[in-house]
Amino acid sequence: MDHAADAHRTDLMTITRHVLNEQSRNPESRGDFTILLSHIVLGCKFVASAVNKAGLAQLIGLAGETNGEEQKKLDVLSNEVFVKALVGSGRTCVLVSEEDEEATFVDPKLRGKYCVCFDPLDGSSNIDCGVSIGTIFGIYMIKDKDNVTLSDVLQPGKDMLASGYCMYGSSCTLVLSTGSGVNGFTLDPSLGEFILTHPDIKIPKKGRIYSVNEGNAKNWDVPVAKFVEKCKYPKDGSPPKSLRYIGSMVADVHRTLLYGGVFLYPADQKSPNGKLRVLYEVFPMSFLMEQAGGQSFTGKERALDLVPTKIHERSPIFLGSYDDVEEIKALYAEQAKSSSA
Ligand code: AFP
Repeated sequence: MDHAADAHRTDLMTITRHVLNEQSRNPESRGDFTILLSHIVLGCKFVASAVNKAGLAQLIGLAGETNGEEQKKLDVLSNEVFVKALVGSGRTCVLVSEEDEEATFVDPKLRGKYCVCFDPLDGSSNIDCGVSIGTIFGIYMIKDKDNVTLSDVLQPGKDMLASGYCMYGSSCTLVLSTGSGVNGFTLDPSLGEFILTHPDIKIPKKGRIYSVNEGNAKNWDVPVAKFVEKCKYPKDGSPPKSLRYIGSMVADVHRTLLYGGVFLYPADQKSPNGKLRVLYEVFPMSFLMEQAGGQSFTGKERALDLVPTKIHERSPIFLGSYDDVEEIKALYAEQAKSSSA
């Protein structure tokens, strides 16, 4: 038996312990956030296990009749898991899910002070080929528990209290920010616990990767086309950037956060607002990027300054290393200047 390794394992920083430590710095904290988060973690563990079993259990797509019961699609199942966990936490008030057309207002008897916007299984079109997929979430505080309206979730991203994602890949990694930096936790299957493995993640100031669906290039606007051209044919003597695009936002953003570079899903002539959703894709990822020292921009403004008017609103997004996003901002500023001249 390896006693040295065993001794090592007696002082693990689990995600709950980490959040408790963070919350204990706030004298007004009553443990509600920690309870909410532990229910999100429970949802992530459930989905991680379902994703792992997906091939075997034929959970991929509508697998038809199994034991007399129709198997649910993995994204529908994940949504049910998260809605139940979040309502069951007794700490939520309004939920917005990518899977549900309308927001869910929690029964007044079970209400707490948090709103959670989430995509239970983002990138689900990748499930069938085993590519990493993930859950994305953003958490807000409601203004008045007795008078909850949709406006409680239609807040600018900068008012978010916390955000994160859980990536179901070769390992299961949960990346979280509660507004004081970004930390990554990896699920230890033998313990069933998320352990702090990536403390205080900082994105490199400049990266060597760009990540975009180039198939949309014919519809791009001038700044995006110029930026991608610069990535391939830099004029300042720097090496060209590599292109990496998975088509699963959690996986693309995770790589961007760790290795640096820029992830873009711009507007184009066909989709003037881009593809990605403000409340449960753009805001949570932008919050993490800023907390890691990067930037996030919509083509017009800082992404977290956006004020959504609809729960499933979309926005163009450019996020990643500070200097790379700065270049994109300069190209948009140049265009705005030339069109006003
Ligand atoms: P799915 O959930 O339909 O797979 O969409 C994934 C996603 O919302 C996001 O995770 C990707 O970054 C983006 O769409 C990829 O979009 P394209 O396929 O248009 O590149």
